[in-house]
Amino acid sequence: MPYLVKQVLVSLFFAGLLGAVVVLNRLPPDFDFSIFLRNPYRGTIAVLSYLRGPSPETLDEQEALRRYGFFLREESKKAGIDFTHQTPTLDPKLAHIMPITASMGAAVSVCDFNRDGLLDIYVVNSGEGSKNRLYRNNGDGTFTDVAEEMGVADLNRDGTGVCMGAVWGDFDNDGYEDLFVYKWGRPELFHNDQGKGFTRVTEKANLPKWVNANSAVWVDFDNDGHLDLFLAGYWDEKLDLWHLADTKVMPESFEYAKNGGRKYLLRNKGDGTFEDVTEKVGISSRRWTLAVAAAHLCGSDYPDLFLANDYGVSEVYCNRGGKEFVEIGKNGPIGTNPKSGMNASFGDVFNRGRLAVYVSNITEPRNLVQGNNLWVPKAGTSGDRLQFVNQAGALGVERGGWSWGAQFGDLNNDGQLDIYLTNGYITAGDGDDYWYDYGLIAGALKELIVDAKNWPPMKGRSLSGRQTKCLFWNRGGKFEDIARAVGVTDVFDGRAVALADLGNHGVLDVLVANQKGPLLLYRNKVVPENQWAEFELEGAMRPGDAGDGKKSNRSAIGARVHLYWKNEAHPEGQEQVQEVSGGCGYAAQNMRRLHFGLGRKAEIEKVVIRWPSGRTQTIAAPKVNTLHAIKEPTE
Ligand SMILES: [Ca+2]
Ligand SMILES: [Ca+2]
Ligand SMILES: [Ca+2]
Ligand SMILES: [Ca+2]
Repeated sequence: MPYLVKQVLVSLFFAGLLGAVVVLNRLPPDFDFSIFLRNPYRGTIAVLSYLRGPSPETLDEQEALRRYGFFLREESKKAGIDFTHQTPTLDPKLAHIMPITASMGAAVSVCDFNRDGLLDIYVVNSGEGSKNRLYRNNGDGTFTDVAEEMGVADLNRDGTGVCMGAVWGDFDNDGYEDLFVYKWGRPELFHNDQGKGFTRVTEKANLPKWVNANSAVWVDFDNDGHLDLFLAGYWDEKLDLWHLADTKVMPESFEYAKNGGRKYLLRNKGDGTFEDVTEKVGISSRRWTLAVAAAHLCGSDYPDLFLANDYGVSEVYCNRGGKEFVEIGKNGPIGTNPKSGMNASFGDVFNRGRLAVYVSNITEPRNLVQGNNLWVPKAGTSGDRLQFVNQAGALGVERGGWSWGAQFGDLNNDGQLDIYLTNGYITAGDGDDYWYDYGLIAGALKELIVDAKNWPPMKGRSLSGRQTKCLFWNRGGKFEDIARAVGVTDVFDGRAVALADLGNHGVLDVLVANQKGPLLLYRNKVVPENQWAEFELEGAMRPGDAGDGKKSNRSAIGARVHLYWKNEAHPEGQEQVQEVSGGCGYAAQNMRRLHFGLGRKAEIEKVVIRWPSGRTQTIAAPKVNTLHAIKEPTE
């Protein structure tokens, strides 16, 4: 062999080796090379998909199950769900930027309203005169809309505003979850009449007359056993968005706006009425809130509040003994990084028994890269000195397009919480987008931004439309976006995400509400080796009981469940905390029941429940693959 040819062959050999090393470095440690023996073509595709980056190609169900342990299939139509969200048409003075000003309202909340053990779905609409839907779960995989006959459909009537979302909570402790609907308009409260219908109790409850809100949460902030309501304004509550006096209604800044709607902490007096205690507890924010959620963040026995605000910084309100709230976000990076907060949800991502907060923002390469935030509590900090560190970049959950609703949930039951994130703002024409003009107004002076007439007309253009969604798979301290690979292929303008075990078989299905788009139901299939446990809690309060704090609200909202378990991957044992929620994410509510994925060959050592009443209950060795109904003990 001539010397030159030999040289070339040797060089090629080493180049190949080097390439292989690069490729191997980018493959996951558990990559299954036997795939090449079974099907070399598929093996090559699998390797290439990893090299291409975060969102691998679509896989068939078998391959997704093998690789990730689960697969999602969009089956809303098959389930009898045929809902398309309509947007409102606000005052004609806003016509030139209507797609922006009317860009919200798609929302979804889950609740078993008739207590038959099957989870039902409430979805609001936002077009003037349009109808909301209450999908009753028939138990055979199908749903029937019963909103009209139950009296909770017709909530977008002229002069009352339009719906933006809903949260369920049993405010009178009669065992049936009641319905609160927030709007750009008159908020509404419906008493659930034993699952047979709903009675409107808005006036009797003494609710505020008009609030332009995009979020609300049920929370028993004073632990007296009566669920209170926190309602967060977005636009100024003095505005009737259909009848504007002038066009000076927009945020005064893209980063430091404080001219949004006021907040309402409405204390449940236990007699069917609510009193406004917002000022008394020290909350005076007028930021443009898009999401509020409650959880025990600061370490006391009282629930704290997290507000994700648009056009500014997020806020963390530490609850001092159910009497006062102190904003502590401003003491750290949360208060110094103004973004476009659109989501607030909680998850114990490292299985350390502490909750992190996921806040979504805008990431559009070349135009605006804010990045989402994963606020992880700093070890050793609590109370007013609680500090959070943003680990979104390090963990791989920072980039998600124009992000909206997100929820934590163990979608493959491997024992680690994953994140489902939807995104996309305005999908319109195929031509130019609005980004250049958006940049112009965002960079303008305060006096100009606040006046809608200075905003360049949209002229039918898109702004971050047709985006692919994110499903961040938790690989143990690091996440990877595998949305497309596990069946999430839609590109609608997503808003709200809710997770629920709709089939009662121990897996989390995914509901997504889209602006001007369909309500999607992604049914989840999980490999049976991965085990689970679910806990449905009921507080001891009953109608007529004194609100003396000795019993918890019947919905058990605010109860913390610490689960201690071992599995094949972690024989040394792990801990995960979850908290019963009265609404979280963006305009959403997951099922109230808590779902824990456990992994293979799991064994639960114990479950420790800290009830809002202060009582601690320990359950030794509860069974896996079981839904446990647990009542608060009174003895
Ligand atoms: Ca039901
Ligand atoms: Ca009730
Ligand atoms: Ca209360
Ligand atoms: Ca998982």
